[in-house]
Amino acid sequence: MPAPLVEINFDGIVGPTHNYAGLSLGNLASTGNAGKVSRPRAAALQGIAKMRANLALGLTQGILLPHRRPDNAWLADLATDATQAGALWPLATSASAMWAANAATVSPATDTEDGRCHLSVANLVTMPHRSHEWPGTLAQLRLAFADERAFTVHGPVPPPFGDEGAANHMRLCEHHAAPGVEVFVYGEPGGAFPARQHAQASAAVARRHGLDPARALFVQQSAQAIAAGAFHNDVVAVANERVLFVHEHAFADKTRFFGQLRKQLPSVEIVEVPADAISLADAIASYLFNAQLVTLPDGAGMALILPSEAQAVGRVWAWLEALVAGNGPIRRLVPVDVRESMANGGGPACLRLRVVCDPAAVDPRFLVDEAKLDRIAAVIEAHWPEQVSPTEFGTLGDWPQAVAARTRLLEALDLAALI
Ligand code: SUG
Repeated sequence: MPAPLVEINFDGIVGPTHNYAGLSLGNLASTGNAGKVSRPRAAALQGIAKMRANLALGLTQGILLPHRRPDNAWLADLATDATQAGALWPLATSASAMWAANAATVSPATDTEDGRCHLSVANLVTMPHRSHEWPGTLAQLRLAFADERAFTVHGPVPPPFGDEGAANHMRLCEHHAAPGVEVFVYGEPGGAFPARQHAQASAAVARRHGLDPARALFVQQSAQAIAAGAFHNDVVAVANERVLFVHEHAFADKTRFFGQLRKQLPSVEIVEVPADAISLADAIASYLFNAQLVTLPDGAGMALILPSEAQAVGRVWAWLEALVAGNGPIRRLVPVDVRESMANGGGPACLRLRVVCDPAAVDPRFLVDEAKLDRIAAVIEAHWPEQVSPTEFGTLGDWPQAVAARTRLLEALDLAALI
């Protein structure tokens, strides 16, 4: 009997160095909150609470771990260290690996030529503070998905072709275990903000994963969306099974894309939010699309797990309430508080990497239940800094408290190999 394929959400645990350094041009929250006091402990506990809520919905939950920060190996390659790094210090210290949607692009076994699930670690080369994440991510992917009968883990696409992973990738299918249509969304440079996903990177990932060319679609993000602050496609669109929930102005040529999609998946349901109901500015301020669109067990339809900020924008919340009151596939709204991450432009969807696979093939150290989340929360409560102010930030050098906090967590999870 074939192994059961289910969707697992792997959430990045927020690391102890979480801060607001204003590093991501084009990400309005990141630049707008530069210099704000950060609360790493609260940030990490908000992430744990989100995972608990997902478990309570009956979903399967996994984790990815914080990276070593400051990244001494990267600083050494730049011929410096954490005590003398100057302007490089915030770049070496960012906890940005928490946004697991940027960890990798994932093609489940049903979509690939060799019948294995393929994962390509993202190079994140566009943003210097994220460009050195991939070695730490790759080490974790190689552990979590070490079973070579089930998985192939690829290294990064070479620069200069920027690849930001699953944040610019959507998969549509009848149900998770059925073959999918994979949609790769890329940007074209030339606007005021960087286009972070290069078309060549998307094409390379599709080739290495062995996708059927007819079922791999390459779609240009609209310049208007990038200019409005949609630095990743997952800020203006989200897909789950046969549903695409999308803003009217997400794509450069939606007529062409929707036509291709309907041809490959005739049952697709496109829930499009018109700009005259919710403007791009409201969509980005409320992050309603940066939601986890999930299939609830037992035929209960789909739920949208979205940031509580979406409730704060009256027009957005009213539109969503009308949506779930109708007869469509999205039946429930589940607001979650991830404010600390949101202040850096990371909503519920940014914090997770979706992998459709047999959970039995995954290294169990990367899967969680309530009891394990209790253990993780206890380490965070005891060791994560309560807050980091802009005045002390930058004077912390090797930041021994943060390094030790991460070590405690890895030890508690039997993952000391990652230290
Ligand atoms: O890459 N913010 C992240 C947010 C990533 C959100 N992910 C998805 N949309 N999938 C980024 O822009 C800000 C860090 C700082 O400014 O300190 C930051 O990296």
